[in-house]
Amino acid sequence: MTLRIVLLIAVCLLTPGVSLAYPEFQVFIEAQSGRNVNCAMCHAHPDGPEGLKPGQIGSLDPQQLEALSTARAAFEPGQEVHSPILNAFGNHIIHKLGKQQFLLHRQEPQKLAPALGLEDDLDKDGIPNAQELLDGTLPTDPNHGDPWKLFYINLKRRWFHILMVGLATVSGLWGLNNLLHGFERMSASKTRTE
Ligand SMILES: [Ca+2]
Repeated sequence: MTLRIVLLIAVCLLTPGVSLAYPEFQVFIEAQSGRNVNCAMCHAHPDGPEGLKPGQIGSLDPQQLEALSTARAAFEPGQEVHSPILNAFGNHIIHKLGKQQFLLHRQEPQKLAPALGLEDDLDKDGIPNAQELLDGTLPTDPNHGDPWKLFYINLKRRWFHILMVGLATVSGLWGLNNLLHGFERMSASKTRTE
């Protein structure tokens, strides 16, 4: 067992280039979106996979190292991956495309979003993962997205509730206005009888 763990650590740390993040995507997304984007879009830690902090390679226990090794070997699409150094979006990319296709996109990072398609939305905020990738927002945070897109989506989702609140407000004001007029009429009538 000990030998297995040592081998796993050796594979993860010594294989050239394997443990490095992929800055090509970050460079493309920042140029495309005009936003500053860090590794938190796809990785468990915003500083990326290298280091000793939680979600980085140096902090992984033997079980997590095994999960990392499995994820790194997921070259074909459709495999369940739970890499401890990736977040849900990073794992989703590997699951959807496979490691092999993902690595090919390093040469043409603009093709990653079309390859992911527009049908998946991990955080259910109404903006597909691939669009958030292009926008430079987090596909794992429903409160993080292009403000105008989130406003428009929420308006479409909640239009009935907003309409009902508006009608209730108008009818409440109308009723209050009639009540005040009623008091005025009663007061005027009482004054005349006196
Ligand atoms: Ca989303």
